[in-house]
Amino acid sequence: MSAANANIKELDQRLAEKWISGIWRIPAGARPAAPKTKVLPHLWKWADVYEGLVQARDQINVERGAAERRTLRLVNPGVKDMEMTSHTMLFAFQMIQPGEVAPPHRHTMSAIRFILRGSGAYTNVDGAKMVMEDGDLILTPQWSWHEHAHEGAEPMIWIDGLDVPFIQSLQVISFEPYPENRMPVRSDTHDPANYGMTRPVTTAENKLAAPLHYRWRDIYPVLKHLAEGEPHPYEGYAMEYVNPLTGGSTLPTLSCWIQLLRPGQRTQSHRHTSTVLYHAFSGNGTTVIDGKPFHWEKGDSFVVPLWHWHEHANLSAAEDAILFSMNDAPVLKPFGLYREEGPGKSQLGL
Ligand code: GTQ
Ligand code: FE2
Repeated sequence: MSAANANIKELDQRLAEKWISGIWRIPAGARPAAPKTKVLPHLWKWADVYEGLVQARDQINVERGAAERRTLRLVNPGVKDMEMTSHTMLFAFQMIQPGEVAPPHRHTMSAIRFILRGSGAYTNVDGAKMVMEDGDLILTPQWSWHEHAHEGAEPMIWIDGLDVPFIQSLQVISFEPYPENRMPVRSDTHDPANYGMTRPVTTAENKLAAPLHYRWRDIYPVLKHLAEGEPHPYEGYAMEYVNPLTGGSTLPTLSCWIQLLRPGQRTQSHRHTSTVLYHAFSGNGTTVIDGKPFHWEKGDSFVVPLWHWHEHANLSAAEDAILFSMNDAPVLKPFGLYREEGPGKSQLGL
């Protein structure tokens, strides 16, 4: 330390008493040359999630005033005190039993549901009753009323994807229970599967002009068709679920993708400033993240943290692999913060 800076501690102390701080106090290295995250690459096994849900089924009653959702969160070990899956997003697994109602509410967090197994449950979003089938994606935009109910015969399981930690970081969380125990079902809601590129003229304020339900039976044939063409070097065959009204991302803060890797297919390595939460919907393969292989099978979930090199491989010689994913690129791109780099050197070592 030079003589001129020798008494800096005294100055710092005097300033601190007045709630003022010199910028020289920022430690060297606190502003890295390239983005650095505390979020760690991690993989969660389906068996652990499923067994947890089965145990919670017997011990948690879903009802108003008690546990309003039977939901397990994936906790990233790098930011474990947050109990979130990354610094921006949450992946959780929800189970509902026949006859149960997960009571209606709304919040400033946006949510997606990706349906994994069961039949007969539905989500009511602002009056639209959306019956869940495996592989469907159902949106709950921020501040929309929503409840889940189950008219089927076996437990139903889906993924909840939310922007909770991002909304938390902006300190704008609001949560409101619905004033009644149940939400009414509306008959004039716009379902693109029924109306295509038109929408009903209604006297009610039609908040459901944006389609909210992407059905697997519509998505899968398109994905298979895409997989007959040229693959994307980093993604294999991938589609983003778009908002058809704006052509923009799935939700203002979240983008959902469905991605297919043909048998034996490998992608090239790249990295970007968005973080991605993946769920293996079918098949099995390996994703190498910053040199470390993560082997995934149907039902497993994993996170690729921002600015980590990653490449995917479908190791099966016979079976397609399908990955569902959710990323936070929509909160980066409008501010010029989205950056990507590639191709990197393959670290698959096969
Ligand atoms: O089902 O409404 O996993 O509000 C977290 C917050 C699910 C839901 C979650 C929620 C919900
Ligand atoms: Fe909710």
